[in-house]
Amino acid sequence: MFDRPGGGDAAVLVSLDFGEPDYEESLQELRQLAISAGLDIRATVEGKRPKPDAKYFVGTGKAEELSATMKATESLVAVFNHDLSPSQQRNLERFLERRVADRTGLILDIFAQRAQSHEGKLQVELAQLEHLSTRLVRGWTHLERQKGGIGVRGGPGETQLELDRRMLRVRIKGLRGKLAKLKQQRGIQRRSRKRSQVMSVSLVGYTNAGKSTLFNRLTQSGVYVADQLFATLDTTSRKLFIPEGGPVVLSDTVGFIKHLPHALVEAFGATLEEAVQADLLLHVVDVASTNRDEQILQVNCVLSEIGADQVHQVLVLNQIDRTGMEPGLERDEYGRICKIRVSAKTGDGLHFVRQALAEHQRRLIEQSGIEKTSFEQPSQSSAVA
Ligand SMILES: Nc1nc2c(ncn2[C@@H]2O[C@H](COP(=O)(O)OP(=O)(O)OP(=O)(O)O)[C@@H](O)[C@H]2O)c(=O)[nH]1
Ligand SMILES: [Mg+2]
Repeated sequence: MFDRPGGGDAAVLVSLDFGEPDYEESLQELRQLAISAGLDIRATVEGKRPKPDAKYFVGTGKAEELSATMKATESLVAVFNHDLSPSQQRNLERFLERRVADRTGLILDIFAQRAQSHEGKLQVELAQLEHLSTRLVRGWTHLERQKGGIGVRGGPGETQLELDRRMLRVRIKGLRGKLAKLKQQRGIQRRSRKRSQVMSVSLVGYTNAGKSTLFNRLTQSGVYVADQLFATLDTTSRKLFIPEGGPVVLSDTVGFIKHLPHALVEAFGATLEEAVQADLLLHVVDVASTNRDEQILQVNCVLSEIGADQVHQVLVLNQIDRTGMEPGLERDEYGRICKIRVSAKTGDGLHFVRQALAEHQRRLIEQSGIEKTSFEQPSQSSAVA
């Protein structure tokens, strides 16, 4: 969505306080999202309202202030910390004569930049088209006028719009078909893993919690780690061996965020299914975040949306090095490990994670009556000491 000729587009953030308790954190998160999208934040326009304005989301006065700020800072795009209706977005773009993105658009843009695998790219494209299809209504032609200038009157008419809609539907259908095939292949891989009695564990959690850092520590791999939101998009799986246990397949997955756009949850169904099908979830939390309880709730919310709330979960409180907490573990009333305090960065407390994996594996073996000897022998994959 954004062009980045030699650097990020200049942007103004817009955030309204409707009296929610986590207002400051949500604005901070928008900043991180904008930086992760590669935007150059020039200013932030804030305001307070009891409820959104129907036409511009912000009031007319605030829209004028925004327009002046954008001109003064030579900004090309306004990024709203909210979800705008298609007509609000349109009205704002007309009024400001500049591009307007909402939170969902921003997240979709980050995903589009990060997508690496064939499947990831298809999933992002599907999500973008789904999002677009709700916006493709009569009157969208103002964007044509923006580029066109003199001589362009009204832009494409109804027929063009119908054509676009039909093309969009065909493309969406095609993408869905391709993704369904890939999903089938994943299913086959997963079943063969199940047959070979390999326990599968998925790392899940809020974006930037440290999932990939923990993944790299445990499997001695080099998955991309960065202080940015949605650094990981594609699921990576590696086999690892725990002392006194059999092999485990550990998967690093895409991070979650508050109000994860619905189109993304749907499009990423196959990737997220890794979590649904796992034998165990390691729910990684940035324990130093002031918003950690809210983040845990949000992650559990998405997990239940995709049907992964039945999978046993161990809460991994990560980044204890930033808090002065000691590494350790807690058990639930059934004696199962339910909480671990670690630092994926320093490696403190990692043996507790391995212990949790080994104990869960033992339980699975007891439950299914499978002999441990039926486990495969270590191969070339990363052995964990
Ligand atoms: N101090 C400290 N920093 C950590 C720790 N674990 C991860 N980090 C940092 O937190 C940032 C995010 O880490 P990632 O491993 O990329 O987080 P993630 O959960 O995979 O994030 P996404 O893929 O974006 O969802 C990086 O800058 C890491 O270096 C930790 O235990 N302590
Ligand atoms: Mg990651």
